[in-house]
Amino acid sequence: MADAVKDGSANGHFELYLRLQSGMEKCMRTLLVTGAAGQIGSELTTALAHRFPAASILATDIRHPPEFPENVIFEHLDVRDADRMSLLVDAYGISTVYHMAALLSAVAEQLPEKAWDLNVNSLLNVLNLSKSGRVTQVFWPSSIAVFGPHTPRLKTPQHGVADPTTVYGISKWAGERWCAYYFNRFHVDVRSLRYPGIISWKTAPGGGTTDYAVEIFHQALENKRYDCFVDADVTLPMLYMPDAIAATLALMEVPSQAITVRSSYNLGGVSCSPSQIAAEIKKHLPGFALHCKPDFRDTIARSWPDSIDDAAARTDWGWKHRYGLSDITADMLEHLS
Ligand code: AKB
Repeated sequence: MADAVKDGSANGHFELYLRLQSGMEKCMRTLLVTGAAGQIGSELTTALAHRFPAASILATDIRHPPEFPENVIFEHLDVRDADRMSLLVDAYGISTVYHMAALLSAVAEQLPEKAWDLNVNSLLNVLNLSKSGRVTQVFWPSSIAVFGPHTPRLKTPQHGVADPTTVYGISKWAGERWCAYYFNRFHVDVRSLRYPGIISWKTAPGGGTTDYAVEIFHQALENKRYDCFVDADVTLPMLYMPDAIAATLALMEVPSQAITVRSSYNLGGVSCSPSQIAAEIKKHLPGFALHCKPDFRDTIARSWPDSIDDAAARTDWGWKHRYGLSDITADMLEHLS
């Protein structure tokens, strides 16, 4: 595979055009992952490369890529650039897009208009590629951030009051409505999950409210204490990365007719607070101490559900999480140490 095209300049486009003409870059099946250097995108890219060894995976991001398996190609892509996205889709013969690029809740509060532009307009770019028939399947992550203070906090139902308070939540809620609209109006096969906080050890999260649930493990091992930016009792739904990846792959493989939710599926996992995570960590590291210094992210976290009713995902495509809090804690500490 030729070197990646460096940017979206006219020069870069021309190089790509030549490659397209030569037909050398056309693959039988190529999957595109945007945001492939991110916490979920990086692990999803690797999981797809292993799941489909005969396929090529086009990983894209504006950041430097991590190390990927051999059947992964990397290209620079700012997902707001519809022309370059379209060019890459044609050049590589992309059939499926996993559109993971986003600004997360905490950082989005500092850059509300950029967050809206990135999170919503880039989704429209992807949905329009599918509407035109060039891409046949799309995955797009939504979030528990679509819920807010007027949503039932316990066992939050699939359908009901959304009420997002953050620009991230508003963008995810709007994105969900766009997904349902493109499915109903244009038959775009778009599938989505409302991820809770994701705990993982390979790639650090960045800019989210739930990042504390990852930082706590790093700090426990490095400093034996963690200063948490949400209060000890704030309970949120969380999922371990292998479960999040398994859910994503499963949803994308289920026959289209089985999918009854075309906005985004609720996805539950473990519900836990910082003090409960700390208690689990103390079983392994007895000297660990949790200190809480709540900031604006505490207010965001308190507006989100404690737990999620994911019965629709369980019924429609057999979703079931595997990792409980004690499994997650043991696995995180083992890998990080
Ligand atoms: C965030 O905290 O912003 C994300 C999310 C829950 O979608 N991890």
